[in-house]
Amino acid sequence: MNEVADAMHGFAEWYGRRPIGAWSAPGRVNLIGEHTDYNDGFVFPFAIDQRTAVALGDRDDRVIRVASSFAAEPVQVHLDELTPDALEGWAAYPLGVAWALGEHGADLEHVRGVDLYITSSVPIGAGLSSSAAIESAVALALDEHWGLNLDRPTLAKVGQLAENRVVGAPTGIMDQSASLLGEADAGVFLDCRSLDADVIPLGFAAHGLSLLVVDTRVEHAHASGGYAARRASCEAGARALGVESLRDLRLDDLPRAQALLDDETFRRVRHVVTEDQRVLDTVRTLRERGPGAIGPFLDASHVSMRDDFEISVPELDLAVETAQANGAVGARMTGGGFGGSAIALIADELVPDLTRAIRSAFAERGYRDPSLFTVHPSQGARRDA
Ligand code: GAF
Repeated sequence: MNEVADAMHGFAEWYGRRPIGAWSAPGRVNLIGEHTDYNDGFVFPFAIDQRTAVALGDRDDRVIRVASSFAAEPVQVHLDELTPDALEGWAAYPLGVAWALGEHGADLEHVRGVDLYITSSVPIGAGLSSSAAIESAVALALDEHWGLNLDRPTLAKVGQLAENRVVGAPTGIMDQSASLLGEADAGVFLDCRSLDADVIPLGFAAHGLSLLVVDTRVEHAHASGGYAARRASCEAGARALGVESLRDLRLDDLPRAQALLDDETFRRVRHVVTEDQRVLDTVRTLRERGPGAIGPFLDASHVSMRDDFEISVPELDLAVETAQANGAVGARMTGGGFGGSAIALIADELVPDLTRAIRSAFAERGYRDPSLFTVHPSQGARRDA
């Protein structure tokens, strides 16, 4: 799918004139580092080749209109009425970004409105950050159109603020950072405390490896339930242990944590502390020995999410186990959990057999037929036209 051509075409059809530009931003796969971002820890995601594109046209008044290929109803709002509470539904993502730019220094009282048209090839609800892709594409487009010159880490914070305050999901900074900072064939090693980012070559293709995504089609939502509960447990654990965030704990603090905390909170803490270490180990191993050697960390990450953080579901476990039994270098669920996708790093030539094995394992258990596809580490947000 050519998201950019589709966005420009959709804009012209919808608004009856040509857009003045088009921008796009990718979804992401998190290679490792789950639920560590809001604990000030480490993450290592990469941008994927599924993208969201936004075509933009200028206006003489102060109205923002937004239409898309995936939502029936277009939405419009006057810039004077742009508040978090005024926004709902899918338009909370793009319009929330416009509001959040104002919170990061944009003088929204003196900008003109715009027309936007959005298309996307990032599957929705698959745990591949379709929402961060919208936020990042719109943030980059409005930043440039309104002449704000905010840097990319700030645009990531803009997207996160829209997600937290407007959409109402208490998520961290990882997804927007991956979407804005990603580069072809590379991962984004991000310290979520300092926001220092290192773009590190992954070398999957050069080593004959593919990254297979298994979208279980079990729907998840971060605005409700488990995600917020996990975040609250982590914050309670940090408070009880007298640290600012779980980032401040090391592996040898775990015995003290176990003595002080109830069993459930301790296991939440242990996941985060060990996961931070696995991110560091993965990055070091990748640099020293290449992607074929990182599998044990991916596998251990999944076990930790399944048993300690308890965010996996039977479909994700089955995808991971089947991948491991069919020659994967490593496999784990990716993203916030409670559904969404698993990933398997596997030799190119084994992909067809693994795909068949996962489909038949799902059919045997009576699970919904999953969607399977390979993704390629790709360039982050950019202006396309
Ligand atoms: C979701 C959130 F949006 C991220 O910030 C991150 O916490 C992730 O879940 C879990 O690692 O994608």
